[in-house]
Amino acid sequence: MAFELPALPYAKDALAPVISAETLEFHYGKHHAAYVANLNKLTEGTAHADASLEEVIQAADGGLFNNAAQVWNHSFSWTCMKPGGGGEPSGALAEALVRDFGSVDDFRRDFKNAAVTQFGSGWAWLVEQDGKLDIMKTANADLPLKHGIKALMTCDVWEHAYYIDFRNARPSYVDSFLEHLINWDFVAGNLS
Ligand code: MN3
Repeated sequence: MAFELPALPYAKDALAPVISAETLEFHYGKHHAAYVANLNKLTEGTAHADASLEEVIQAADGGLFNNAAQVWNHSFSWTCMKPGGGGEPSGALAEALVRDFGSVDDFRRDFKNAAVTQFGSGWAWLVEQDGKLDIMKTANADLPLKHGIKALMTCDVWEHAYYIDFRNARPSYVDSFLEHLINWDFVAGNLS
């Protein structure tokens, strides 16, 4: 059973003007698709061919880990955004953010700081560990799952995620992600 590229949960132009259709043509249509193709090449005919994506991530290192993790990271990241997203979280998620960061604005400040200070390619994450919310940043393909930590939300800070629309302005991209794209309903659904 080959690994498959999941359908985008919205049209390629649905996140514009923040993230253009051109970015998603490349980011989803080329980068994410290539990680899936590479993963299938690397697992075909091996003991990993019938494993779940999560099992491959837990077991693998090197190129196999990188491609498997990037498939997971991207599939997860698309659902962390939605057209007309952003705004304020509500309910149990808002209460947990206030409890663990002081306020939702403090969370946004800390998350942006992690996303902007990740040196080079990587990811910023909202995670849940031992009933507490926290922020993580990871390099390249690394992800909370590999460290036994549950991801609630992520923002891709590889340059391919923002360079067409924001050039080198990663801070503006992260601000726009938080203000206009983040899918709080999805994040809330990930809460234990
Ligand atoms: Mn990416």
